[in-house]
Amino acid sequence: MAVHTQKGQIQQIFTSEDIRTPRQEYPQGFGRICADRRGFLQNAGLAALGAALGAAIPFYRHFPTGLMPIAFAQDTGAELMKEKDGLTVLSDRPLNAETPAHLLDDDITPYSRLFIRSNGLIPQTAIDKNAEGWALKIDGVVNEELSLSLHDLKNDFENVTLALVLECAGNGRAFFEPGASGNQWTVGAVGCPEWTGVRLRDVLQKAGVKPSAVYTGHYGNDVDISGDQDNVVISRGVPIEKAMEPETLIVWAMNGKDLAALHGFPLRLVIPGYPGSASQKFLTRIWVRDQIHDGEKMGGHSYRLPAYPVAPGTEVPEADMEILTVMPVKSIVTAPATGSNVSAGQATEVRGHAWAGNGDVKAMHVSLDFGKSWQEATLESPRNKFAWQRWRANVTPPEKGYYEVWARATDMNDVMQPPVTPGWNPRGYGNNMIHRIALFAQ
Ligand SMILES: Nc1nc2c(c(=O)[nH]1)N[C@H]1C(S)=C(S)[C@@H](COP(=O)(O)O)O[C@H]1N2
Ligand SMILES: [Mo]
Repeated sequence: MAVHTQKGQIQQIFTSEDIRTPRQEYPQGFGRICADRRGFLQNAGLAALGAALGAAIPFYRHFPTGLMPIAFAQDTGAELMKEKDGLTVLSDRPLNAETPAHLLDDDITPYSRLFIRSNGLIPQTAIDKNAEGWALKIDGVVNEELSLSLHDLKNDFENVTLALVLECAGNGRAFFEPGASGNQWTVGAVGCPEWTGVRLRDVLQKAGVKPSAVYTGHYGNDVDISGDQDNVVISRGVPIEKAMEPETLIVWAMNGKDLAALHGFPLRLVIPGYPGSASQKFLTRIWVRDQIHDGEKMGGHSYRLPAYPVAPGTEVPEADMEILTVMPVKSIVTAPATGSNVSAGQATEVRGHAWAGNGDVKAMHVSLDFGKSWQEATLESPRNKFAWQRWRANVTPPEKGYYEVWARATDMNDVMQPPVTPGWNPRGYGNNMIHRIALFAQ
């Protein structure tokens, strides 16, 4: 039995002799306290835990049922992060990491460079790659409740592969003033992998959506950071119209491989154009609702914006908050890396990606003179709707010195990225200010 700690992997720490059976000590069952639904604590006790921690637990008799030692609160073992490359870890309990802009240059974001956003613990089923008996339940206002296995999904519906942008609604939070609490994402909580699965629409149509349906509610099997299995980590949803869009998918594969543990093994939603939080990982249930979904993180200040513009720092009553749906137009400079040296008087290619929550980006511009003048960049069409679009431009610094490349996308409704942070909001969502990189001309 392997246990991951922050320090790495500890293996085979449990011997049957030195394990005190937790069920005897804690009749209510220690089994429920672990991230693992089958729980190593069902098999191992506090003595073993002490061994794993590298220290005895003198007060073990007082350790409350329903908790696990915080030292084990996240499986951030080297194991999980092994194939991630160059990500910046923002928090490790739960695990959150973003990608530096220059590592997002690929048209299709590889596994190694996709950001990680976890609200809770990575479920043991994902870590073990154990999809045995996995069932996706479709219920609520439908004609027929469904329980679908992975096999059913793969075989009973048309399989679709699309490149789709996934972006955390809090991407850019770090730039708001005053700051907002939460992960301090800069620009790298976004990526565009290729996903394979089925259309949510096809699955919902098989269940038969009743006319009273207005919203979906999504559930996964991840567990709260406290280890309390009764807490729902996150359960968001989307308007039924969005659920019915042909690019809204239930997927089991990313870039041609089974979903990784960090990205929702064995099944997740990908709902492009909407906050990443709608794209439930470790998906077990879609509840079709006849009202706006009121699951965990649908209310309060979570993923909601003030219904009217507010001065930065304003305390906005919860009643005045509205759900953030369509993500704003945005772009990123992926080459050169910020701070690069380039040649004065010579053309340098700058490039990146642009995307918008309401579909295709219409135009892309860059500035080398702090926004005084703008030059149009070439902009490729997306390989499919909601894939990001490659843009390129040549810029020529006229003489030696310090320059910035400012990149600005314009969406189909002629809405442009702002040069400064847009509408301040209590939790720092939807920051689509233009991305800037520094260049030194030699
Ligand atoms: N079950 C579950 N689904 C989840 C989350 C989560 O914590 N648990 N985080 C959401 C958020 S806020 C985002 S931005 C995306 C991140 O997906 P990724 O970690 O694959 O990049 O997953 C979403 N789906
Ligand atoms: Mo997110």
